[in-house]
Amino acid sequence: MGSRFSFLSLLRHGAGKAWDRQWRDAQPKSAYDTIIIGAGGHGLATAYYLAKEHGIRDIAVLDKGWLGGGNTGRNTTIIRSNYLWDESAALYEHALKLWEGLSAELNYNVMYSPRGVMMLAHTHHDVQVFQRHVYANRLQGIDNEWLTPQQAKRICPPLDISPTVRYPVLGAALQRRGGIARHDAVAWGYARGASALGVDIIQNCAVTGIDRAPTGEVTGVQTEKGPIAARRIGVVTAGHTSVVMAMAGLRMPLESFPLQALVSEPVKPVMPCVVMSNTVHAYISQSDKGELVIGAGTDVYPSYSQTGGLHISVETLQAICELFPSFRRLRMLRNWGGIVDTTPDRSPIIGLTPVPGLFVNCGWGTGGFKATPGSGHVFAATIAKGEPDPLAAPFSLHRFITGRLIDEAAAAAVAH
Ligand code: FAD
Ligand code: PYC
Repeated sequence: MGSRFSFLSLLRHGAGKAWDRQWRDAQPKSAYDTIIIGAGGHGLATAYYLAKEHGIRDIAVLDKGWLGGGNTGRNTTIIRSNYLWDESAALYEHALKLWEGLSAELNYNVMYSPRGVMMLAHTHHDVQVFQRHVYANRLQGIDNEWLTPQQAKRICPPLDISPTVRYPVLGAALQRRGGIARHDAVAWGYARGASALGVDIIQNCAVTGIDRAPTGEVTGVQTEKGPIAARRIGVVTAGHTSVVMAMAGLRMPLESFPLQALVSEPVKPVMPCVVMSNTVHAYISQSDKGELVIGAGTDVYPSYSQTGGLHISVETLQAICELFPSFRRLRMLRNWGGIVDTTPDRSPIIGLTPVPGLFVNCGWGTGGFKATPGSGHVFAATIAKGEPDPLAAPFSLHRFITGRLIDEAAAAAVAH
């Protein structure tokens, strides 16, 4: 049975109830052309573009929980394209351009707000690294500019730039087109768009096995709701990709870590832009509801815990209070964690696998939210054509054999 969404049902039952019933109770058919495992933003965007741009509509998106309940619904929504290497800059800039038109594309307000992303430098080495990014981005045609501490303070008045603090601000890189969006709106917007094109979205349907023919190619999946046949499978299960790919006999170059975030009580507008500091392990912006949205670095040890170590968020709050002394009296409302999977070079893996019919999109680590529309767009093209989209090609699994890595540890900007 297909899942469908209508505004009428929203009006009748209220958003939560209608949404819940339409997706929670949907039963899969016994066979589809294509199965996408993972109803996060990337999986839903993939299904949307497969249906819209490639005419493949016999698709099921399966999730073990509720749609958007993974990292898509847990992240701090920072969007930017100021990466170092040409391959990454092209991919993230493709995504940024899609963000700029996404609300109109989906007819759903994803609240993309290009309020500027400022990355602080606290050491001589930070200055050199971020200036290198500014120069690289300019050559790539991507906006990024260098600010003195005084210029940074003019743009972000609560920032403390006094030279006597433990990690003084020595300068900052600013991407003005960077910003934030509303995470659940992105998942819902793509889900609604995909569903309207005929895609089935099946929640509470964990994939427990991947079936293969004696000749090697995929033939379908085993799920909590029974077996489902398919000739193509896209795995988009951030944080759990190693587990899912092992079902097809593949070992992935990935490690999974908890990454945490917190929000404060809501206050009137105080933070005009996004500020990130890798050195002190903190990043902060203000949501339209008024809460300060604060994120930490990853835990030090791999784990599947969706909470993460308390000391990590305590250290982040200490850093935030030092950078923004006026926030010291704010209370934190809630904190949570997500599980991210990271590659050795901190760049994603998008493409074909050694198993015919099996495609993978993973390894976005701490930074895949910003890529959501671009990732779905290039992954859909890769699945539809059976060959890597040109923007995805450098991010193949094969790079771990050739050694042609795309090291973005500095641009990832979140402490790993
Ligand atoms: P998800 O949204 O996690 O979707 C994967 C889905 O797969 C999940 O819904 C899960 O339930 C499902 N799944 C897993 N296993 C199975 C199975 N066996 N069967 C069926 N379904 C399965 N990125 C940024 O760009 N900017 C940020 O500011 C940012 N901040 C972050 C802050 C935090 C605290 C966290 C945790 C992450 C942050 N990220 C950020 C990273 C970003 O959230 C992720 O890279 C991105 O959301 C990944 O999207 P996704 O759709 O691939 O994964
Ligand atoms: O990649 O910009 C990012 C990011 C910010 C917070 C977590 N990831």
